[in-house]
Amino acid sequence: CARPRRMPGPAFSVAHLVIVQRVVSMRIVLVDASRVTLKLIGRMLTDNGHEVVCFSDGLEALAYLHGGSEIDLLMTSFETPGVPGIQLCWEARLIANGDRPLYVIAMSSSNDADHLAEALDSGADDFIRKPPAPMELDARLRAAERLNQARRELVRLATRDGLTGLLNRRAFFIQAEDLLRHGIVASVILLDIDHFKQVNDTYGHDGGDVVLTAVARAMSAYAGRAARVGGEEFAILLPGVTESDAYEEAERLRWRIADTAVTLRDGRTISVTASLGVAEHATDDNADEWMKRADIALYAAKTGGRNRTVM
Ligand code: GH3
Ligand code: MG
Ligand code: MG
Ligand code: MG
Repeated sequence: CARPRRMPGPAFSVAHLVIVQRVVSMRIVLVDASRVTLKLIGRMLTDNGHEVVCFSDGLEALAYLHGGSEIDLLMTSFETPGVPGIQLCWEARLIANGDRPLYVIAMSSSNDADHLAEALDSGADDFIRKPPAPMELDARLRAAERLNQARRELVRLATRDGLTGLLNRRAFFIQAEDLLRHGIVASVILLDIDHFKQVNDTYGHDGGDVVLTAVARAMSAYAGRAARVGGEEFAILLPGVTESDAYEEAERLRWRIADTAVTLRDGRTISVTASLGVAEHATDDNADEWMKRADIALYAAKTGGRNRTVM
């Protein structure tokens, strides 16, 4: 068979790679039955600027993970009292379903293939033989950080709107469903820019994009709950807010948008208005039904003359 051709590319050495990767401080949970081992590995980690929480009991570690503590890395030995390390690997995988990626390293003093395969099959990302050499541990943590970084980037790409940085439609509906599951009072504001087609026609698509970005910025107080759900349509989730209070918030937002003028590079300024619909969810609503209520109110705001809020 043909020999692969060497790809011409930037020449860099491994040492160079190590230098360019920023050492990022990670929050690490370290689990091992032996306090001596905890101290030894814990010291290596803290010396490198990481934050470490140690457990000699698997059950306590599991409770800590379930407690919602935000961690970046779980390092667990196989042989732990309470909950075995293998199970911890699994549980960590199940818990870490949010926006914050969790890297899992299994550790064992044995190096046999069975152990290694079992660890990786149980959800571990990597395997370390104890005690690790400091250099090896450092390198494996850099690999962990690279993967966590890539996972964070994937989450961002999957949940954020590229133009405005707000949540995208998909992430918004997931949050709305989540909120409904909790059964608390909540309202939604649906916002649609008025005569936006005219903005594009007059100032070009780029001018339109500048306006979309400015409208998104006017919602910065709602970071993490504001979304771009359509081309020039936005939505905001308001947990714990009744419909009439949401109406007041929507009105303030409407004024803020009407007061915002964006200046293009050529010096021309654009200002827009928006129409808003507000709705509290009903007891048995799913997210679609809830948004439908807000959409009906928004439609009433449009037909009522635009630049207004209807609940
Ligand atoms: P109305 O007051 O009834 O909402 O009128 P409108 O012109 O805002 O509504 P319409 O739905 O007819 O037009 C929306 C326009 O938004 C059409 C589309 O070209 C534009 N649009 C959608 N996505 C984008 C985008 O990403 N950038 C820009 N610049 N325009 C977009
Ligand atoms: Mg629209
Ligand atoms: Mg519109
Ligand atoms: Mg209503």
